[in-house]
Amino acid sequence: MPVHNSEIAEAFEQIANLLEITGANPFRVRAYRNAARTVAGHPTELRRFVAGDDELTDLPGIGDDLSDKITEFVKTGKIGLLEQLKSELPPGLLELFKIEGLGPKKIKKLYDELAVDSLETLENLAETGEIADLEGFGPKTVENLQKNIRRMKRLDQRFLLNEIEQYAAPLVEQLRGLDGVDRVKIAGSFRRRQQTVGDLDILVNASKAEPVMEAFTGYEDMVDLVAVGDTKSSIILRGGLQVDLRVVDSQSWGSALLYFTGSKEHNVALRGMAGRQNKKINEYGIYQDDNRLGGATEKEIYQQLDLPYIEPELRENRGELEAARNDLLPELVELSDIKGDLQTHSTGSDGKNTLREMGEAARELGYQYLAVTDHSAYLAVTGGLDEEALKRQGEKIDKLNDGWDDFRLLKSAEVDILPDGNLSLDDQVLCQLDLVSVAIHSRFNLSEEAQTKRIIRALKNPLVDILVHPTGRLLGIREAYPLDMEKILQTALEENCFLEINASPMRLDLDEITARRAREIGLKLTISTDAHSCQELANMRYGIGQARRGWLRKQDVLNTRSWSDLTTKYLNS
Ligand code: DGT
Ligand code: CA
Ligand code: CA
Ligand code: ZN
Repeated sequence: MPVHNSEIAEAFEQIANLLEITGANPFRVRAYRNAARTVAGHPTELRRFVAGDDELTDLPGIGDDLSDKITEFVKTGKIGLLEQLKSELPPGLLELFKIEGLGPKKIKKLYDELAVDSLETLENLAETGEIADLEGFGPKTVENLQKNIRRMKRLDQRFLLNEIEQYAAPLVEQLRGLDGVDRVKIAGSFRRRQQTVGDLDILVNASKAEPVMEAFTGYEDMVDLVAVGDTKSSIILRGGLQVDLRVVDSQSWGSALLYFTGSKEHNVALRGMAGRQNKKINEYGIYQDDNRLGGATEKEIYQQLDLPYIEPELRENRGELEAARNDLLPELVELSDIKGDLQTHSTGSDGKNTLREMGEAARELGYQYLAVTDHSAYLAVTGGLDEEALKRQGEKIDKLNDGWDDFRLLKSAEVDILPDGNLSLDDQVLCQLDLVSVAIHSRFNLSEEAQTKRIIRALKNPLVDILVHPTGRLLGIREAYPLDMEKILQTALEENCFLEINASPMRLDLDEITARRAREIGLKLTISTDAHSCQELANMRYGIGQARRGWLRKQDVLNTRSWSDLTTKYLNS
């Protein structure tokens, strides 16, 4: 199996944790933690370094030793040191590191003194009161610990962006309607448009906190009250979603928004930068010596640090601060840049609306074109189109297009890539279409090599334009199938093909790291909804969020172009 950066980062984090338990040299521990961060945020899969000419040691914080560990992991799927640490220590220990408020030092103490070596032991000893007797713990700490354990168990569950919106919209609306409330804003991972969200962080700007707290903790959909305070409270909604709410005054609005938008990694890096300028930032403002420099808006804070405003989607400490400092931040693509949707379904296959309805809905969104990419017949389950049906659909599209002068439906199809890389429709059929999308819907379990070969063979068909939902992942349900993505990106570039960011909140496929890599090599992407109804055309916004997280600009996205531009400059004939 190919090793992903996230796995390397996770392994390094585990090594750091376990080393700390064994009482290793703190510098050594820190080196692994820093390396984990570097690896996690790197846009290129590091296994390419191992295979190619680039040196791992050129990466910040990666010396010979860590470079060897990465190579070892890539080549063998294991790191000897980690295996050794795991064999020497109880397996349940690693679980403890996932509990909020329980760092390595406390875990070491629990382990050394009370032989706490698993979540279960920890829960039991918290119950018996033994932990509260331990120096540095106490009843209050234990109570928090128990709360955080419950939270962690619940947090295994993360929410899709569309689910979150369903919960958030009525709550936010109710808060906005309260007397004395000026602004309500959702911060956290939701504002950064992360693909899934753990909990919701809401900021309210109000003259008085009390009525807001009262309304919030009495919210009709609440099932559990986690914490109540004067200006901040947390509740659990039906469905298990936690919502943290804070009331802040106008003066601190920007600094609170910045703080609670995160990411934590961005905030830490930003604070470091402030420190080097002898300034201090916290959730209340930005300060120098005893002077308050600002805090009413986020822009003000960035400005005080000589930085331009950084969009929330970029705040992951993946090079955005450096780019900001050098005035190299990308001007990110926006929803209003989109001129059409290149992957949708109609009643021709498994969609709910007719061609005409889909077309009208797209026109109303201001689009110039819409590709209806009904499935080809190979996918028996979705009642796809065969050659004849596709032809009849084409005739219908011609008629509909005669009735519009500012808009056109494109003749298209979502064609299956068969296990051997051949397509489920013949070239004579495909060449009648305006646009050919291809996808994998079967045999997800091929080896990386075979799956990659399968896709590359399809991309080499000169009639193919777009590879849609390229990795097949379904968030929280199905992992991406293993692929040599670098090879696929390069092939797409050579073959004049494009890859999709599928905007369905269940997919968001490509992920942001791959999207960013595509931009880096100059490969344009499409952002399409895969809508199966008129309403789902509005899912475009999720794809835009993902594209922005991948640093994409307008010019990096194919469907920001007019149809005539597309046909004359970009698409295979
Ligand atoms: P999530 O909820 O897991 O999807 O991710 P976030 O990013 O929403 O994280 P959350 O809800 O724990 O915290 C919201 C923001 O608050 C986070 O993005 C940054 C800020 N924050 C939370 N804890 C810390 C911390 O310990 N240090 C710093 N600097 N910021 C923090
Ligand atoms: Ca959150
Ligand atoms: Ca939170
Ligand atoms: Zn599909």
